[in-house]
Amino acid sequence: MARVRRYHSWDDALAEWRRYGLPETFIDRKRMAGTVTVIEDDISQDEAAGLVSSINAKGGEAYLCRKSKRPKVLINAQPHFYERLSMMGDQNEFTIRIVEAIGNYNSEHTPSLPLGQGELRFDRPLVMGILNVTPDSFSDGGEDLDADKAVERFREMVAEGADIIDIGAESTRPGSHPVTEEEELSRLRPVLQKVASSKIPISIDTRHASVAESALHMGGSIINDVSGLRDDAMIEVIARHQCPVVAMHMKGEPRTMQEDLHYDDLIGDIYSDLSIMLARAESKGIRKEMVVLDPGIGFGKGTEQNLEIIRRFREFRGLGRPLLLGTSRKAFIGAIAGGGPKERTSGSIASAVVGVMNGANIVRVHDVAETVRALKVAEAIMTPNLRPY
Ligand code: HH2
Repeated sequence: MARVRRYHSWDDALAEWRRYGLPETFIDRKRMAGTVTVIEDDISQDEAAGLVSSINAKGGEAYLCRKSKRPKVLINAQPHFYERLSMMGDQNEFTIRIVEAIGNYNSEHTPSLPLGQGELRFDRPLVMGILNVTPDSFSDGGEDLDADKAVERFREMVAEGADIIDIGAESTRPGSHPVTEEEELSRLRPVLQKVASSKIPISIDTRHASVAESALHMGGSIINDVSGLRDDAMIEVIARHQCPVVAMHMKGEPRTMQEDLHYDDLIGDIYSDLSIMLARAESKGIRKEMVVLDPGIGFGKGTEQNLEIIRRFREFRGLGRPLLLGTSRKAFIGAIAGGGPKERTSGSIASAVVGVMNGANIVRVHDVAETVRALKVAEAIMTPNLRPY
């Protein structure tokens, strides 16, 4: 798959190229001015060699990265080279992927998400309010376990301006233990019964196909699967209901995910996993238009890795799907700014605003009112003529 790589600084670029084992001759600052870098990953050694010679023959610059674990080709060229590439007669799957990734990356438009009734449009950032009906969620466990309280919080978040409410009945915080599917459903059922008629789309945060199936019958309209559609039974349920799904990247599983935080190439690995996840879902009957992708902040990632994901969030735009970012009250915010989960609101808002500026379409948050206001101001700054207030 192809990924557009925009470096934040010359040093950032140099460090990566050295890590990839690019030849010294590649590193010429003057020649880099105004160019677009694209990295082709998930490619065989032979395909990589073929791609390098075909790009070089057409007048671009391409190099095989000698030190990366998987074959990788780094292409560097002026934007007009890629424009020409899209018009050449002898396109192959790689040149098509490159041109598509650049188009997606540069596009201001995100395709809307079809819902049973209507659609979710992404002409502004959307806020997904979190409702945890769990005794052990890391920031608000137990608060909304009581169904009446949960319904009250649901309505409060709607009034505060949430666009979607995500209801979860199993904690997936690091180290948490899975609950039985019956337990998960028994927590969800009384809440869903009371909020199902709401106009706002309800997303169900579950990894279990049977829970997804029942919740979709009880008024849920989106499935939020933190395990990234690993289970074929989950894919089957989503494909049959033709409902939207948030497919999140997670390394391992919640109980053990923070034990091994090694990536060969953090963003490259996550991008590749998401792209494979999307292709697998599509091959098993889920329409691509139904999938939202999420790099999974904190799910098998440490503080520095979470920061890099948010800093480089725009790269995921190349996948051509709406993107969700979930940073709310997570531990990395406390690690930087101090404070327990309840004191992480301002840090969470900062990360949501930066995420949106870097291309996130949906932010998943506990503090709906505060985030909605912050995003309104950020949007007004970024979008001329967004008046009256
Ligand atoms: N994070 C959590 C749960 N679900 N879903 C998506 N798509 N993205 C996320 O980042 C994400 C998620 C963890 O947060 P929370 O729901 O507050 O806690 P817990 O898992 O303990 O219930």
